[in-house]
Amino acid sequence: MGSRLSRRHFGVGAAVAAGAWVAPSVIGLDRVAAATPSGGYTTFYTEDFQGAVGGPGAAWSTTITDVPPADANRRFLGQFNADTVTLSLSGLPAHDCLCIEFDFYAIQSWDGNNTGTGPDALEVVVDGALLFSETFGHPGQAAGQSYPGPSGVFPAQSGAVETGTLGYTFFSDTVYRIVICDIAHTASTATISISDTLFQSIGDESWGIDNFFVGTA
Ligand SMILES: [Ca+2]
Ligand SMILES: [Ca+2]
Repeated sequence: MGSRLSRRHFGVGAAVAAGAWVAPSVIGLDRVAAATPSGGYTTFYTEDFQGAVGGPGAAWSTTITDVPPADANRRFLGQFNADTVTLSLSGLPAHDCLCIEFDFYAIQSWDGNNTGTGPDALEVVVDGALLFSETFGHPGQAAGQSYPGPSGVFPAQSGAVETGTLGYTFFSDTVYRIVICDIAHTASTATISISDTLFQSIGDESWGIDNFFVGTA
């Protein structure tokens, strides 16, 4: 996309008053597979979930962690299924925009756009505004997935940064770098919720997150 830096201070939904939100007209926003997460943004919070979960100004609604079968040193927040995970931030410095980035681990039989066993979506809500809602599927799901969007249908695992690297053998696993920037925001606190639309069992399909980043600009 490449327009992130030029319009990051304007956002996809301009704030109408300090701390107020206007929902973006499109969801999905920017998905920049940035090699470094902080391009254009000042790091406020990072979390790799390798040790104690949290840190100054950061409280997670859950601190359950796990490691993938293929790498005991790759600890992540999870696994989740039909769940909502919330990060509450406080003490944000003066800013006009937020940027959120994290690794999303899609584990086992995600069904993408399949309307029988899915659709299986990941969603991100910031201070009550839905900013990201995309489906993800694994090979064998002919229905495809909505990610990386912003519109259309894509083959399973499109936009992935890794496929089959985590060691889950039921269908597959996929790592995506989810990037949601240009979030018009000025308040000193932020509530970031990540949830799914899964309705099959956690042993069938689940997810986790890793390498979380929040930046301000
Ligand atoms: Ca980790
Ligand atoms: Ca499903």
